[in-house]
Amino acid sequence: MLNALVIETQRRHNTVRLDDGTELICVTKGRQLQIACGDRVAVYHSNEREGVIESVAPRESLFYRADAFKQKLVAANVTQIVCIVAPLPPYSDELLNRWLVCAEASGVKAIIGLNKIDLVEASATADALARYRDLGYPVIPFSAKFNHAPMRERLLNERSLLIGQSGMGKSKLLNALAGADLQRTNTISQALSSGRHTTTFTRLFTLDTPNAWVVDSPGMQVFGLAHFARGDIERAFPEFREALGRCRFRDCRHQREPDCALQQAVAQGVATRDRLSYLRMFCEEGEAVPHYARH
Ligand SMILES: Nc1nc2c(ncn2[C@@H]2O[C@H](COP(=O)(O)OP(=O)(O)OP(=O)(O)O)[C@@H](O)[C@H]2O)c(=O)[nH]1
Ligand SMILES: [Mg+2]
Ligand SMILES: [Zn+2]
Repeated sequence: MLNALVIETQRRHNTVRLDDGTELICVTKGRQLQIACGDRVAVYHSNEREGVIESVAPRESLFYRADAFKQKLVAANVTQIVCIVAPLPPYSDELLNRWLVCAEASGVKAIIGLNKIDLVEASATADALARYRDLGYPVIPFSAKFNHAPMRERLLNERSLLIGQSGMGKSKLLNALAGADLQRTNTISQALSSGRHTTTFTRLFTLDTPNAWVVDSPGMQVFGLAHFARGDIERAFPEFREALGRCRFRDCRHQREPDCALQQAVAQGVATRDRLSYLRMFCEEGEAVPHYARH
């Protein structure tokens, strides 16, 4: 049995890199075995270029999404989630909140990369993101096209997942980091009019610092949080932590109940109304999932 790192996941097969640098195309042994980029695995050769993943080593972290029907692993063993947003095409504030909450609930730190600051529209986006900085999430303005140095600095000693909607410039950033066109990128108009995403699989790239890598993922339009219990989600909103457990009713849904400490936090300006709306929305999603679907 050989040790390897999962560096690419596609629908039917995966690529792993053995410790000697050789890459093998692998299937997994048994359908139950789910793997993600960043996983350390044990493999054996089935022929010179192909192999079978036999088992997965215990993970330091696992970032994945889930709805009522299935779960989808995105990356394993990352030390940070890098949410890439841009002024154009407009990013979704709801999706950004989903990634921040998923990172918190998974025990992984999150930062926000504001890409395309060469565009004039970027200053309004920077203003809109200031509230996330106030919540403790670093916001890193950069331009994958013209100056990616501020983001590079944040990646050098980390194992990162780049996540974001299609067209935000994740692959452009990767190519800038690599100094080579490793990942295909697309023009916004082409990507939007074709309705197709440019990156179609998840791929890990090593950086030239020890034990540092970056995972590029395909643009996402949905990101379910059904794998988290209500309490996990509530605790994933740092500004409400103080108020948790202080509502009049123990099973308060923070909707219209009297003496709701979370609503009071909003009234006092400690938290914003839309973050409370996201908290309610994400909590209800989890409850719609039958118990057996949780792991
Ligand atoms: N003006 C400007 N355009 C950029 C910048 N970074 C990326 N773009 C453009 O944005 C478009 C989308 O970039 P990609 O890197 O393909 O986006 P992606 O996030 O990987 O998209 P998916 O693979 O579909 O998820 C391309 O046309 C890039 O040239 C930037 O810093 N400034
Ligand atoms: Mg891409
Ligand atoms: Zn309440």
